[in-house]
This record gives sequence, structure tokens and C-alpha cells, in this order.
Amino acid sequence: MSNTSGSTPEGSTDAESAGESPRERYLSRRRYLGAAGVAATASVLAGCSGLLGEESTPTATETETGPEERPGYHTYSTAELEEKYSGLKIVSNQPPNAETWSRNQYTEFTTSVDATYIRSHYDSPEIPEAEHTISLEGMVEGPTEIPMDALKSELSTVEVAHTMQCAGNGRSYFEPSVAGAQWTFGAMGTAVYAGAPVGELLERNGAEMDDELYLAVMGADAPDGEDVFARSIPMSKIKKDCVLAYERDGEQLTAEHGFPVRLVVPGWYGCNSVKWVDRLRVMETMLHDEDESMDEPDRYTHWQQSSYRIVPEQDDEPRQHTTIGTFDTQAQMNDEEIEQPYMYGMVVKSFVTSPVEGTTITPEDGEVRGVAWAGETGLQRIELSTDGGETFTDAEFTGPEHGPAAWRLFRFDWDATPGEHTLVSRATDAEGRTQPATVSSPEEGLRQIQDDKYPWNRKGYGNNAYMPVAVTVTVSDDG
Ligand SMILES: Nc1nc2c(c(=O)[nH]1)N[C@H]1C(S)=C(S)[C@@H](COP(=O)(O)O)O[C@H]1N2
Ligand SMILES: [Mo]
Repeated sequence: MSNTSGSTPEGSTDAESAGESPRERYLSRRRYLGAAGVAATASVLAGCSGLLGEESTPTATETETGPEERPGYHTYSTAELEEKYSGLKIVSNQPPNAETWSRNQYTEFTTSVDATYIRSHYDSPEIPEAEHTISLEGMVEGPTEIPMDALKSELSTVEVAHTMQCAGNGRSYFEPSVAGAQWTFGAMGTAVYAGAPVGELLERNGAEMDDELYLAVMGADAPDGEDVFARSIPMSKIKKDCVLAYERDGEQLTAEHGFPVRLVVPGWYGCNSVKWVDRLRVMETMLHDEDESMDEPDRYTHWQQSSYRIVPEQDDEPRQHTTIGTFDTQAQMNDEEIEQPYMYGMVVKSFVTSPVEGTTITPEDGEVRGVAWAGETGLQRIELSTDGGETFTDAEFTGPEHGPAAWRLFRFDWDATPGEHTLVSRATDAEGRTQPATVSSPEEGLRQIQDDKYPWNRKGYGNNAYMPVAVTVTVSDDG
């Protein structure tokens, strides 16, 4: 039995739309989920299912009777996930959450799909592509339904290389620990996504597109009565490079990664890249509780306003903003008006991928490799320390360069001397911002990266502190 909240399915109407309400449209689109789909979903939910909120403590276990089945959703056993994603360590099976096992799986520019982390708040919806549509509403000429085949055939196809990283990656290094999936380094991976430019889709459908507006992007995965997974993406970013992706490295998306279509927000934390997209709404504001233009606005705000905020120990529930002026997460840390930053653009980070922790190497093996990225800001520099971060020397970027949204591989020729060494990499972004050495304690109440410390925060987001690797160098006997 795990941590789900009970839920009451309630029909609802949207005052704004004539005829069929978004809720009805949603439900009718859900009919393909199975004859008894919606009702059965509700009754199963009232019983027991695994809902792993960002706040909740993860469990890697199944109930004794195995996972509960819910019509219209795929419910996973751990064994099934392990088989399909052999490169992942399973964190929970219901819903599926898993991270890359070892840092040295990141030695190529792209991460194979079976080693690419899964972060889901609900089980994966089973969506037949041929019947799937995306509804477009809000500040548009008229509400429209866009079928998948139109998305694929009538709009351009663009590619974008992007390093997807969960905002909670590195959470497990916080002391004291915080609740939530205990990601180490591996809630991340890089791929080339292909799909339709969201800006083009909006333009074709007569949407208002001023930079100051927001596009609310909603996923089809929340069971009835649960908080819809929805994110507000600023229109300026939508127009710049956001993609409704249907392919990842030339293959169709897997069910767990958002099939048939997900948003990709290049260079921003993974939470923004909404999976299983089924609804887009052009709005003047971010999703927030008091939005009178929307029916049941508070069903759409949890993942936008409560989760994915950097909240120090000293603060309560974060303040809901309707608009903010910067989407660079680190810049928000220094913005007193925002107070609890939203997880949008990724902060600069890097780590060593080989050699791996605890290994014994010879001086001849002294090549150090790693990955570095800085969200859409881009990188300026990568350095390496072999003395645990006391002194640093420049390393060099290698491998493909596909724009700032994707990581760079790096290498360092290490003239290794026998003994114990602690390797640490440090990346600097194009604005000169660099990784801090450690994470602060909660008592310090930090709100920004300061004194070489990352601010400890209640939900463990954004940790970009050094990630040391201890290795032993020995001289081999056979010379
Ligand atoms: N609809 C929906 N989209 C979602 C999520 C989700 O639970 N539901 N999780 C988000 C989070 S927190 C992350 S980090 C990424 C993970 O993408 P992946 O599972 O494909 O790696 O998807 C994002 N998109
Ligand atoms: Mo995430």
C-alpha cells in the first residue's frame, strides 16, 4: 500500500467554452482507454495505487499482490522495467521512476533509450496515436483539435539536441536528506528530439503570441481527480525553440517517455518537457489558483506553483506568481520579488564520468572524461581538479557541439601519480557563473549560490555542487 490520496471524480464545465467543455472533450478522448475506463479508474484509485509525488518518499517495492491494474494505464512490474530499460536502476515501479546506473554510461554524446531515466508522477497512459489529438484553446481564434497526423505531416519537422535533466537530480546528496525520489547523478540523458515547432503550430492556428504571454502545456496522465501535470512556458521560449516531439534519436518515443507526443523545452529542467501532451492553452499568466478564466484552476497549479520551486527551510508554501520577469533559474535566485525560484533554465553543472568512483588505475589510464552543460546559457570553461577541489587546471571539450541545450563531453590528460586522488570537475557558464563546492545547511537559509555553496532547499532541486570521484593510482608490476 503506498502513498496515494483518494480522489473523487467529478465532471466539470468550463465557463469559457461553448458546447463541449474541455473536461468533456478530455473524457471523450479518454473513451479509447477502454469501455469502463473512466469509472473503473476512479474506483481503483479509491483503493490503492502508487502515486509518487515530488514530496513523497519513494518506495522501490511492489505490493505483495503485484501492481494494481488501472484501465487505460500501463502498470509496471519492476521486472518489466528492468527488462525494457536494462541501463537503469529502478527507483520505483508504480509510477515508473528510474535513473542511469553508472556515470560511465555517459561517455557518448547521446544516451541510449534503455539507459535514459524515467521520471513520472503517474503511471503511463496508453494512448493510441491514430486517435490522439492536442486541443488548443485560450487566446486563440477558436478552440481547435490537432490530430497527431496533422502535427506530423502539416507542420515542419525540426531537430533539437537537448540534455534532459530532472530538477531533482542530485537530490540524494542533500544533508539532511529531503523527501522525493533519491536521484544521485543519473536522472538525466541526452538525445536529439524531432518534432513540430510549437511556435509554428500556434501561428497557423491564429494564437496570440506576444512574448509576455504563457502557454500552459498539459499532460494526459493524471488520473481523474488528481492534479493535472501542467507547466506554464513563457511564449518567448515557445517561439524560440520549443518542439512538440514525436521522435527521440530517430525512434518513436517510448510509452514511458511520452508517446505519442511530448514537449521539449531545450536547456530547461525536465519538468518543463511535459509528456503525453493533450492540451495547450494560451494565457496571459502562469497557471495559478485564482485564475477566473479557467474552470477548476487549482487542479492545474500544483506542478507549476507548489512543486519545482526552490524553497528554503525558513519559508512555508511558496507564493504563487502570475508572471515573472526572468526564466533563468539562477538569476531568479537573486531576484527578491520572486523569492522562491521556479525551475526553468538549468544551472551550470558537470561531473567526471570515468574513471569511476573507487577504482584502481595505473598512470597510463590517466585520461579523465566527463560531461558538462549550462542550460541555454551555454558553457565557457571546464576545469579539473585531482586534489578534491583545492586546485583546478583547464580541461578540454571534445565531441559534438550541438548548441547550448545539450551537454559537451570533456577530457583531461592526467599525469597521474601513485596514491589516492579525488577528481572533481568544475564548469563555468557563458556568464561566468560556476559550480559551488558544496550544498549549504538548512539553517543558513541561503536563497542563492553564495560562498561556494548551493542553497539547501526543501525539495532538493537544482543541486549543481561538485561531484567528487575517489580513485587509487598504482604503478603496475609488469611495467
Ligand atoms: N505529463 C507528464 N509530463 C512530465 C512528467 C510527468 O510526470 N507527467 N514528469 C516531468 C519530469 S519531472 C521530468 S524530469 C521529465 C522526465 O522525462 P523522461 O521520463 O522522459 O526522462 O518529464 C516531465 N514531464
Ligand atoms: Mo523532474
